[in-house]
Amino acid sequence: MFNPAAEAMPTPELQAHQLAHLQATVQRLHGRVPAYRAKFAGAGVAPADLRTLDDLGRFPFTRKEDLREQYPFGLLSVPRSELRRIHASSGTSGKATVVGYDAHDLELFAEVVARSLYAAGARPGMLFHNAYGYGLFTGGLGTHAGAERLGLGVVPVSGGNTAKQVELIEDFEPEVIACTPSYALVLAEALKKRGHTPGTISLKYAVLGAEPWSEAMRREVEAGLGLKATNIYGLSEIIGPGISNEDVQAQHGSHLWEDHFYPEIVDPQTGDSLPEGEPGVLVLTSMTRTAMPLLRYWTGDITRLLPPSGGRTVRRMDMIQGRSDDMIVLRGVNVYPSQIEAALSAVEGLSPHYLLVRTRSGMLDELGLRVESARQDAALRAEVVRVIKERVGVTVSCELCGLGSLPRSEGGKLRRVQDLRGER
Ligand code: DLL
Repeated sequence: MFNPAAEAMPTPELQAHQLAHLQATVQRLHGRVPAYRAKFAGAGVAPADLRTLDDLGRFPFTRKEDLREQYPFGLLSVPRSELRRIHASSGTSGKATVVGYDAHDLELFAEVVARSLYAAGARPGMLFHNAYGYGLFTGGLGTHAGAERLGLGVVPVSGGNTAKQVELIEDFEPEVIACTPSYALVLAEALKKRGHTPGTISLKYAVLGAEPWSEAMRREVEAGLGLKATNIYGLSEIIGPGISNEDVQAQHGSHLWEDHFYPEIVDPQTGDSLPEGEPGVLVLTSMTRTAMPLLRYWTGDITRLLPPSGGRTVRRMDMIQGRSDDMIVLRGVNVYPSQIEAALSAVEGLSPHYLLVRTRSGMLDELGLRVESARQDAALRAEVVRVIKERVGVTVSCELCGLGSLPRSEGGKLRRVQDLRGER
């Protein structure tokens, strides 16, 4: 562990710490952020109502729209002059979501990323090939500072320019790589084309996140690059990457740094709290931030909480099944792209590259699947349709296309779903 005192804090102590920091955060927001004061008044709650951890459920959620309405600095709880960095996520509609960090927040960001990279297998003295995008996106700069904190040598390549990335991996021989899972596949393909086998690639550990992925993808990446891959989760509104990370030994469930980020799982429709183990929307409170703490932030990500394991006392979260807004409803059946991806891994002869296309015929939504394969015969197509029907319960139309024909990640987040329902 990078920080055993925090990662393995005895549970009663952790809970007391959480309650004290949640209370301080609610006080801070009430005292310093007019938009929160108004929200609390609207919900009929006051800081004094937070007496136990369970009382948190009485407080209102914060949603992406709240950040948009307060664009750019309305949710800051420090003067703008205290800011030391700004990140933003572009989103698909409307204004960007802006997040401010002061000096204390940047320290905290580096600490939780250092814990995450350590859990992923990185150790001081290793070289870190950082292919997350640098800029307003939190991926590049966020992992950069945490890697330095841990004592890694950072190669700040950022995303894109695959030929250059391959050259740097060959020449510098880094042990650790950080990028999106879809970009790890692109690098694996490119290294293979250069004549590499997994045994000739220096990389030992990959820290993959920023988009949903599956166990099948993990196997592809690990076999292609000859390394161990773990899942890193995070979002800019709460801090960026490093809210949780899997342990490289167990590779199951990401240890959530809950001395800083308080997790809840709630029903996507009602917002009611759900018990440990049940899937629902992840709601997070950043309870130790100073520039822009958020209370009960509705991430929209669907996952479940798992009990602590392997010596750490913090709870874990499962892989993200999807975003509540990525859910596709087909003839009454709810489907997440990750379920289709998992089903595809059960069919021999397919590449891991696929695209889902949503269309509408009359009143009904339909789902098309395009997947790459070296074979494009009717038998394989029928097998894909059958396996998806059997495992996911929906009928898709399937098109097999040639290897290399679907769009590849260029380092940023890859969109697996194309929505053509508005088109004729
Ligand atoms: O993607 C932060 C990040 C950077 C995480 C690098 C991990 C690695 P945003 O751009 O604000 O921040 O996007 C956050 O990305 O709500 C999820 O929907 C998705 N996401 C992030 N990590 C994972 C993951 C960064 N491991 C949004 N699995 C989140 C699935 C993920 N989805």
